[in-house]
Amino acid sequence: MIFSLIAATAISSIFFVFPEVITAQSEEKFFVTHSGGVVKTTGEIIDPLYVEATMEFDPMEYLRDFDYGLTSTLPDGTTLREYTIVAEDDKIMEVSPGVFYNAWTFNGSVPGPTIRATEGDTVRVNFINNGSKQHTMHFHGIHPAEMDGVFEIVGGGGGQFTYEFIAGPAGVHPYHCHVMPLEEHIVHGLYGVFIVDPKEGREPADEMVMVLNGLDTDFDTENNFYAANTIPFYYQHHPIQIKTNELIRIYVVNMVEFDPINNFHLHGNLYKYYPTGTDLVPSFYTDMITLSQTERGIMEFEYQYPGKYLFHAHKVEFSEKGWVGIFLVSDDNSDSLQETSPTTGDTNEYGT
Ligand SMILES: [Cu+2]
Repeated sequence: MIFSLIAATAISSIFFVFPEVITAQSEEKFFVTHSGGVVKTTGEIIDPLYVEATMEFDPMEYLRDFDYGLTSTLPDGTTLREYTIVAEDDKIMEVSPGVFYNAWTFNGSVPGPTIRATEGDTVRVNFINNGSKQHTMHFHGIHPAEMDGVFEIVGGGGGQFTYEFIAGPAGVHPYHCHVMPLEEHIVHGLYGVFIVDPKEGREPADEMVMVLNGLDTDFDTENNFYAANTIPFYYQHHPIQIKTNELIRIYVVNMVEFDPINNFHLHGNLYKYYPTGTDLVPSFYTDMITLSQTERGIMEFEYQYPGKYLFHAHKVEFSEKGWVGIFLVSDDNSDSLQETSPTTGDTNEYGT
C-alpha cells in the first residue's frame, strides 16, 4: 500500500515536472511537437488541452490595417519610422470550429502587422523574441547584409535585435523569420507584409492586404486548409464591401509552403497587375495570376456593376479548402447593399 502510494506520488510528480506530456481524450495518435512536447490526439488536430495561449484574429480588421510606425524627422530632414515587433511561438488559434492551428506570431497575429513606409524613409524595427525558440526578421528588399535577419540569430526568452535600413525599392515585400528549419518557422505563421510606397505616391484607392496562406494543422508537411488572411472561407462568410467605380488596390503576397504554386482569380472583372509592385506601369491586365513562394504584387481594379463577385484560387483544391472570398459591390449612388447585414454571411436578398 505504502509502495503504491509512493509510486503514485512519483508518477504524479513526474507529470508535473514534465507538463508537456499530456494525454488527450483518446489514445489513437501521438506525436512530438516542435517544442518537444508529446501530444496525443483524437485525430488530426492538436488537443486544445495542450494550449499554452490562444489567439484571436480578425481578418476584416487586418485587411485594411497599415502600421506606419512611430514617425519622427531625422537631422537630414528624412523620415524615421520605428516599429516594435515581438515574436512568440506555441500559441493556438482555432481557425475553423474544432480545427486548431499551432501559431507562431509577430505581434500576436498571423500574418504579423503590415509595416508600411515610403521609399527613402529610415525603417527601424526593434525586434524582441519572446518565443521559446530562436527567431529573426528577414525583410525582402534592399538593405545591408547585417540587416538581413539570417546570420544574426536572436535567442528566445527576450533576445533583441534592431533592424535598420532605408526603405526600398517601392513595392510590396514579405518579411518572415529566417531561422532553420525555415519551412517550419514560416508555416507556423512568422511572416507579414512590408509595403514601400513610391515617393510620388499612388492614386487614392480602397487599399487592402491579402496574404495567401496554407495551414498545416497536423504537422505532416501538407496543407490541410488554405486562406486569404489566415481564416479559411472568412471573406466568403463576411464579404468585403466595396463600391462601384472606386479604385480597389490589393497588395497580395503568397506565403503558401509545401504546394509549389498558388493563384488568384477575380470574377466579373479583370485587374491591372504590377508584379512585386516595383513598377508604376502594370505588366498585365488579367483575371488570373500565378504565384510561387513569396511571389507578390499589386492588383488594381474597379467594378462597373454592383453585385456579388467571387475571388479565389483557381487551383480548385485550394478554394475548396478555404481560399475563397466575395466582394459585395454596392452602387456608389446608393447604400442599399450595406443595409443587408453583409457582415454576418446570413442569407439576404442578394443570396449571400
Ligand atoms: Cu523563427
